[in-house]
Amino acid sequence: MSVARASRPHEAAVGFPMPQQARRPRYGSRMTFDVITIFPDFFRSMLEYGLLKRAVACGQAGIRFHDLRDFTEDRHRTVDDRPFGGGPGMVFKPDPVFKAVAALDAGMPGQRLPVILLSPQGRLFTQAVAEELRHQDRLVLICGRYEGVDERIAEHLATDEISIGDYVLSGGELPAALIMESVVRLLPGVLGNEESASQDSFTTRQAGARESRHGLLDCPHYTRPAEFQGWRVPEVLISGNHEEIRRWRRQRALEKTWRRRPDLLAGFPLSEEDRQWLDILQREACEPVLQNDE
Ligand code: 9D3
Repeated sequence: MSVARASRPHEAAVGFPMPQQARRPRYGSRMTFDVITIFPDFFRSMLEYGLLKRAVACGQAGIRFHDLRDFTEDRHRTVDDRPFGGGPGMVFKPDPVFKAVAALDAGMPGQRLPVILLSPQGRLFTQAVAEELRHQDRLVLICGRYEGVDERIAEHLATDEISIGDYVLSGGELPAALIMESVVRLLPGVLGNEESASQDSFTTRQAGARESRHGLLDCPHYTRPAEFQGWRVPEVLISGNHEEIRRWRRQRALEKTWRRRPDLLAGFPLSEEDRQWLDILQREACEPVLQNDE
């Protein structure tokens, strides 16, 4: 299945059921993403399934892809070149990227278009950044490749630079997809349930979003059967005692967070009851078990 074609051939667009809306800044959707990439086809499958498909279908998100090579002017559609000063690999040339953004900017007189460069040098993407980005009605995402992009793109074109974590990928496509997924699910109406604005503000309050914390790790979940290969579901969950269940879940969440991600507890608002439980854990001299070398 292919995505719908926009009037301009370099744009593979989805989410714009009414072509006459194509020149309005918001395109009839709450948030529009413009992704600049040399691999527009990379994104195809993720728009055919699940959350992003639903967000586009219900008009909460519009996602357009722009092939960087369409903004080159040479016969070979060259997007990269060798680095000044020597060294391995290739670097994205500035000109096609500036031209691609200029083509998008043309439709937005007066306003500064938010332009995010995905790069390993960017600020770390967290739930707090997702919460920040959801308030934009338009985002341009530039996917780098090769060894990097000409620094003038970061310095004079991008308004923001984001990394998704400290591991090496071969380009910004996966990070762009990840960012769209996490931002779109925060848009009201996308999750289907009434889990929208109110649930989000709960999450924000609970998580202290300003500190880039996203809350506690989740407690364990179980479903039927009550016994599977000899392993029984914790009795308390079958007891029907809702106050006991609530306390058990809170304690398991605190315990798992304390053992695996103690860094999350630092920015988290703890109740008196929480503190008492953490004190007990500490007194039992359970050493935190770190997953990484923190
Ligand atoms: C010469 C050193 N380079 C390779 C080890 C640096 C480098 C350049 C470009 C490493 C990766 C990339 C391509 N990655 C991205 O464009 C990227 C990325 C990532 O690799 N990790 C986490 N987040 C991101 S956002 C974009």
